[in-house]
Order: sequence, then structure tokens, then C-alpha cells
Amino acid sequence: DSNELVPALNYINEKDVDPNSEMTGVAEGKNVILLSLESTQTFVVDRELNGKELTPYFNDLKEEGAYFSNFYHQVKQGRTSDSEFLLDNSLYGLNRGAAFFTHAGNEYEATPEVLGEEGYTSVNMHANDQTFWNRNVMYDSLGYDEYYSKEDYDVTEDKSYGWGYLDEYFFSDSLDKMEELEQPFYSKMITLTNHYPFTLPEDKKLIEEGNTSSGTLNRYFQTIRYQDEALKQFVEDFKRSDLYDDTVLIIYGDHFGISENHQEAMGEYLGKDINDYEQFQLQRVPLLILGEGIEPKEHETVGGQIDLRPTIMNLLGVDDDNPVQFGHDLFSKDRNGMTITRDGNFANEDYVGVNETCFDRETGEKVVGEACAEGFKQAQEELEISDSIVYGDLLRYLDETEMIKQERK
Ligand code: GP9
Repeated sequence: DSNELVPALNYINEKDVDPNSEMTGVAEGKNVILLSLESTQTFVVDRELNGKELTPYFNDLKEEGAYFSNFYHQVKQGRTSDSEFLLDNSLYGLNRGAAFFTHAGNEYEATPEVLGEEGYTSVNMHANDQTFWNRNVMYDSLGYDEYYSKEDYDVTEDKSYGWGYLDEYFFSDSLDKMEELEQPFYSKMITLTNHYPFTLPEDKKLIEEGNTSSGTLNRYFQTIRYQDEALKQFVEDFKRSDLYDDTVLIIYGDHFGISENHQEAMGEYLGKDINDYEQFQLQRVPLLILGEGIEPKEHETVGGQIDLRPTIMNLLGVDDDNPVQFGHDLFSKDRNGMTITRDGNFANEDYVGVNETCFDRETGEKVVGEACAEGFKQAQEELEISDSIVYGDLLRYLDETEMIKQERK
């Protein structure tokens, strides 16, 4: 019954931090475009291959907004779907399987539902089969109004490769669709081209492939470079469109592209040994928030995908009355940075705790003693509590939480 929510509510209250009030409502009433970049990791930002930048456009664009350089993905087996789950619920995905498949029948009170009450239209845009990751079912549970999938795009053979519709065409069709949407809207666009095995038609290769011992990593450089070019075309078109003045654009990486099986090659490229610390730091994905009233600045704040929902709600000035969320406003001045990955590892402002070992977050030096003990404990506790919500379908008792709160007063 609703009492099962009490441990979660107590835990969340205890960890609560106030959002940054200076950012509250700076984007009130605006559209939100979330742009999910497939398999895009932070290590590609401001990096070169044979003297050529991998993401020349993004490198410049990040100077125009709030760029978060210590932002981690928190996904596990559910990959892109886990990132969506984290974003829309501010809950963790599961340790095994994908909540999009196993818990699509749960009751949720996700971002689309909350924004719907504020008059927002919510849409997902992704030119893959409707049923992939069970999205057609889960998007209903999350309260999305529309889902534009493969069948809604002009997917022809000449515009497709590998996983399907090439990003450049996906972007231009998606912008057309968004221009027709009722405003304000909340839209999530999910790209596809920069996906394993990272292949491209010859005429779309803008740089040479890499020369490490991993063909996967070597090709990844090319698909990342392609994606950046497609992004350029999208953002330039978007800036010319009527949407620009009324929209916050949030660009982020969904998860890693290069798995730990390619550590050696990654070490060759980065010129260092990839130990547990480095492997953990490679789980950072870019996050850029662009819009009027958002100061261009690099934020070194430690955070993760779980923090996006509260950050967005604060920017929009929306009072999100779902209390069961584990994230915190990324602009908050009171954060301690605690960011937990699905493996039970964590980063905070001072340390990175990986596989029971503690490292100094800045230097990567091993730290002996108990410095990380509390972090590991909190990571475990937080994941267990989040799991109890998902496994127990506990959000179905949310309507009764007001009552719980009253009783506890
Ligand atoms: C599939 C796309 C990629 O539709 O979102 O999913 P991934 O394999 O990265 O989870």
C-alpha cells in the first residue's frame, strides 16, 4: 500500500537540495527540445584525430550555452531506453533488462504528464521501428501525446544506411514536424547513425578512420564527425526558424559508444592506460543547454541524467508535484555532486568510487582509507530504493502521498 513509499519519501527528503532560484522560470512557457545524441561520449569534445577536430561544430556551439563537462550517463542494459527512463522519471533504470520492456505497465508520473497539465504537447521523434525498446507501449505509459517513428519519416533506401535513416534527413524532417506542433511543446529527438558498428556510406565520411587496434573505435571517429555535421545543419536551420526564440534546446549524449572491450585501443588514442578510474570518467557524456536567459558558461558540476528532469522543471518554473525523484537541479548551488551509476559506482565533487576503490576525482590518484565508504553505501541504498519503486509499481500510490505527508506532520 501507500506506506511502501515512505522509505523512499524519507530518503528523498533527507537528500533534498533547493534548486537555483535565479534559474527558476527563465524559460517559462518555452518549448523544450531534447536532442539525444546516440553513443556520444564527452571524450570526443575538443579532441582531434590527425589534426582534425572530431566535433568542430559542437566545440563552438557549447560556448553559446551552459555546457556540463562532468555529466555522466547512468544507463545499463536498456541503453538508450534507460536514458529516456532516467530523463523522464528521474528514477534509475534497472540493473538487469530494460524497464521499458519489463515495467511498461507501471503507473508513472513522468515529465510529459506533468507538463501536459501546464498545456504542453509532448512528442517523441525517432526514425526507427515503433516497437524498438517497446517504445510504442512505454511512451503511452509515460504520457506522450505523439510518437513519430520510422513510418512517419520519408525513409527511403538512398537516405538510409546501417541502422536506418541517416541523421541529416532525420533532423530536417523532425524540424518540419516541430514547426507544425502546437506550442508549447516538449519534444525528444533521438538520433541513430552514430550507433555500433559505426558504419557510413563512403560519401558521408568526412575524416579518415582512426588507426588504433580497434576497428570499432576507428570507425566511431568517422560517425561522430558525421553526426556533428548533421547537428550543424540542424542547429543552423533551427536558429533560422520561428521556433528559436521560444525554445530551450538541450543536447546530450545517451550513453557510451565504446565499451570497455576497447580499453586498449582507447588507451592508444588517449595516450594513457585505461584503469578503473579512467574507464569511469569515460562514462561522461556531453550536456549543453541553450536558450535565452541561460548564461554561456562551462559548468564543472558533477551530475547525471537523473538530474535533467528537475533541472528542466526549474528552468520552466513548473512546480513538479511528483515527490519521487532522485535527481537535483544541475544549477543548484547546494549540490554535493553525488552521481551514482547503475553499477553502484559513484562520483562526487571530491572522489570517484569504482569497484570498491577510491580515487581522487581531479587527479585520478588512489585514495586509501574510508573516504569513499559513505558514497558506496549511499549508492547502494539509493539504487535499492529506486528499484523498490519500479519493481513494486509504487507510483500508483502517488495520489495518496499527500495523505502520508499530512499524517507524518
Ligand atoms: C534504437 C536506438 C538505439 O532505436 O535508440 O538504441 P541503443 O541500442 O543505443 O539502446
